[in-house]
This record gives sequence, structure tokens and C-alpha cells, in this order.
Amino acid sequence: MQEPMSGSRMEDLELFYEEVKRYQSRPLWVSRTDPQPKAVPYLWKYQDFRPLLFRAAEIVPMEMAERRVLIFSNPGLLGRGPATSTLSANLQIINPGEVAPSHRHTASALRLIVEGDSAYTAVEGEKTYMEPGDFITTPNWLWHDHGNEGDRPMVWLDGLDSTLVNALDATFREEYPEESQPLTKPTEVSQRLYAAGSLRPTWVDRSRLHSPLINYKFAQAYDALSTLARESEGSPFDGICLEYSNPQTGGPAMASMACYASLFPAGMHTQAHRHTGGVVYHVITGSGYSVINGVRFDWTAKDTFVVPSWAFHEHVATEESVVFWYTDTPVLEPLGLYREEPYEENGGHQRVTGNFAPIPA
Ligand code: GTQ
Ligand code: FE2
Repeated sequence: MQEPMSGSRMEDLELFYEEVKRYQSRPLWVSRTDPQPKAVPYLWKYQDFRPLLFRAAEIVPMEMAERRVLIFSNPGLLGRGPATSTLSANLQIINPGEVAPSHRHTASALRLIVEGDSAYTAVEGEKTYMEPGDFITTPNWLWHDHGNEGDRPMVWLDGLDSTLVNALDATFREEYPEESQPLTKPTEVSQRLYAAGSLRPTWVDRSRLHSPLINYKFAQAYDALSTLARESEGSPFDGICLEYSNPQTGGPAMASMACYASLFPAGMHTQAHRHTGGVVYHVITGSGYSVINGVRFDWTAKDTFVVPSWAFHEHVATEESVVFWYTDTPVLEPLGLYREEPYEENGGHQRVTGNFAPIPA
């Protein structure tokens, strides 16, 4: 036990702190608390967002927005941040006939297609058409634009690492001088080059940090998942889970974001665990619930929810469900900051202490 301080000692200290402050400094011992994750577990229901998005599509011209996007903003970050402390999850809508003009930035982006057809993304001279459930990569500093050639709006989820890039003061962006970039490559050529599994082209550069495959088709992912589900239990924590890997290296699809698809057969209940790195989950098909730090989050197709770093989580599928998810663990791993822990008590399942309710702003 420390002796209580005398009044004059306290005054001495206060004066000392004032003096230190004048020199743009502060003593370490005064406010030494370890920061806790500020982002909270949260869920955004597509049912709520669809009307908002379609209204934005009516009243917000593309010239005004450049990208017509609603940001899922974690209430733990006071409505000013993204979905987790580092990862963005945004819904984007594009009308028939519109083009979201070409630009590039140092943040990396991914897309998971939610509804519609006949829209394309062009990345660095290659155009790819997008269908629901497709996973699109837009790695950093590559030119990209989107266009809708169909006759109804198209919606997708954008995942970005921009908050991480901002924190590192490495944010740059550039507009392309024209609306669309020139298409210098055959349409969907990266699928023919890189989506053939273990057969890899020998003549292309293998040193890039991100996947050269722009579009991982849902049909292929679902086919692989459902075939495996017939004979495999999968992971106790993630179900039948496939990583969208860089076909050239086996590494993550993007340097900062690892991306996965999990199939949970009807009735599956995964074991709870926790790990560093925030996760964004997007339900492609099915319905069920997840228990995050003891709270039950019911989800259905097209909903998006987040698990902050170090929060316990487990998943239950009411019907067969396919869930897309991405996380910033590729940034943590090389720095020795990735850690993981199973939930040991109660047979690996958390006790449910409440149900999620949205927080009105
Ligand atoms: O589609 O290029 O949600 O640049 C945020 C920033 C989407 C995009 C977002 C972007 C984009
Ligand atoms: Fe962009």
C-alpha cells in the first residue's frame, strides 16, 4: 500500500505536470490503461436497408455521389467509423444505365454481390459481370469502375481496409480522366487464367501481394462447399469453410483482408472461440443465429453482422446457410499479433444472456 500523499507533494506534482505539458509531453504513468476494442457486435438487416438504398437510387444522382453508398457505422465508434474498428462494410446501389466513374486508391476493396444482374466491375483493364454471391477483388491502387447494363438496380456489399490505411497515413486517391477506363484485356480473362484450381499459368508474374483473380463465382464456391459438406464435418468453429485464396501463392485474396465462405448444414451448431482481428459476416443464403459475447443475433439472407476483435462467437444454422466473411488477420499475423482461444466452458457453447436489438441513433 502506498502512503497517502501530503497536500504539498500533490501540489508539486500538479505543477510538474503543468510544466511537462508546456513542452508538448505527458507522463506515461498518469493515464495508463490498456485500450479495449471500441467496436461492438452489431447486425444490419437488409430488410431495413433495402428501402433506404432504393430511395437513395431515386434521389441521389451519381454525379453527386460518385459511389452511391450507405456505410454500416458501428455504434461503438460513435457513428463516425466503419463497421469494425478497421474494416468497412458498405452497401452500394447502381441504377440501370449508370456508370460509377473510374478511380483508384490505396485502400483495397472487395465486393460481395447482393442482388441484381448485368452490372460489371472493371479492374485494371478487365471487365467482369457480377451475379449474386460473387466475390470481387479490387486490390489497392488498381483503376476500377462499375456500370449497370441491365434494366434494374444492382446492389452489393463493399468491404474496405480504408480505416487501417488512414491510420497508417498512407491514403492516396486519383480520379481517372475519363468516366471509364479502357478495356485492355479480354472480358473475364482472369477467370480463365486463375480459376482452374491447381492448374496455374506459368508465364505470369507471381509476386503480387493480392489475388490476380477479379471474380470468384458463387456457383463454383457453392458447388465446392456442398460437395465437401456431404463427406466432411469441416472446422468446429467455421463449419465447411473455404478460403478465397490467391491462386498464385495460396495466401489471402488481399494483403490486408482474408476472405472466406462457410457452409453451415441445417442444424449445425459451431463451437465458440475468440481471436484477434475484427470480422464482417454477410449471409448469402439461409438463416440462423450467432451468439456473440453471450448475445443472440438472429440473421437471414443478405444481412450483415460484425464480430469485434476478441469477442467470443459461435454460429447456429436453422436451415443450410452460406455465409461470406472477411477479416484483417493477414495484417496481424506477420506482426505476431494473431491469437486465438476456444471457449472451454459449457461444452464450448456460451450461455445466452440476451437478444440483439438495434440501437436507435
Ligand atoms: O466502389 O470504388 O463503398 O471507392 C467506398 C469507396 C466503394 C468503390 C465504397 C469506394 C468504393
Ligand atoms: Fe473505389
